[in-house]
Amino acid sequence: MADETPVKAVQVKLVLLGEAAVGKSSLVLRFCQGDFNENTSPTIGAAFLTQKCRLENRIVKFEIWDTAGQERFHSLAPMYYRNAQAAVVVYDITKAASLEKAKAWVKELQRQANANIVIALVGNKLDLASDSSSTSISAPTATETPETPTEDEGTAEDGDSVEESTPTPPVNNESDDARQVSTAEAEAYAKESGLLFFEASAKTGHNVGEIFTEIAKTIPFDTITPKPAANQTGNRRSAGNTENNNVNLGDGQQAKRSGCC
Ligand SMILES: Nc1nc2c(ncn2[C@@H]2O[C@H](COP(=O)(O)OP(=O)(O)O)[C@@H](O)[C@H]2O)c(=O)[nH]1
Ligand SMILES: [Mg+2]
Repeated sequence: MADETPVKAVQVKLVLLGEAAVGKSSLVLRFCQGDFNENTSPTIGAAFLTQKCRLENRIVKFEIWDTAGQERFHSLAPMYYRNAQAAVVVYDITKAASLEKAKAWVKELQRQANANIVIALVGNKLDLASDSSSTSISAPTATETPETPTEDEGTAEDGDSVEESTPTPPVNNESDDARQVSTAEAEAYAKESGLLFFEASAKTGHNVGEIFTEIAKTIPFDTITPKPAANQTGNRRSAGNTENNNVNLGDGQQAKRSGCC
């Protein structure tokens, strides 16, 4: 009977940070709804979504704060990364400056966020690189199926057509390659800074589930006190009463639903 005990969901506060337009909202949309939208509207303030991730021995319920990337919202960021157990810092592999911005976020997190926050550096828009099959994962290797998506929604891997077969040389082919940040450069930085590292594509879904699964596996759960159920009032922000919240400190952001496994 002991092995059959129901697994309790552990809540994990996760924040997405990174320059505007690197694809933070798209990664969340892919992870939570298995969807991609070419024409996203900029996130205003922040959006809140939840998604569960099933590991072997526990269910992790991510409470995801998807922040706006614009500089004018920078001062709000601590509100979102404070007490976060995980952060996904995103850059766009086709925009070198966005890696510099990502590094600045990492620095800020390392100085001001939880001491044991798990940070994943994610190079998004891998589909725009000619060597998109050479995406790499450093730190703990993610090989497992990421999570169980909702029954009626696509998985994060929907449309994942990245071929594994051709080991193309890394980096910077001039031709059709929009890549400006080499895998090696970002991976080396991630390694020396103690970050998980992924290259991913919100568009194809490549590696998106793996980001969250790997984070879930890396979080030191012994340090997290189990929280009461989500709808128990008093312990949550006014915004967070159910699965689906968009916390926009302005307007213009469409409501997004979250999907749960
Ligand atoms: N090609 C490609 N475009 C993407 C990808 N992810 C996001 N985009 C596009 O990049 C733009 C900005 O995305 P968005 O998610 O709003 O970025 P955010 O400001 O960081 O939240 C949108 O036009 C997206 O369609 C991706 O993986 N590949
Ligand atoms: Mg956004």
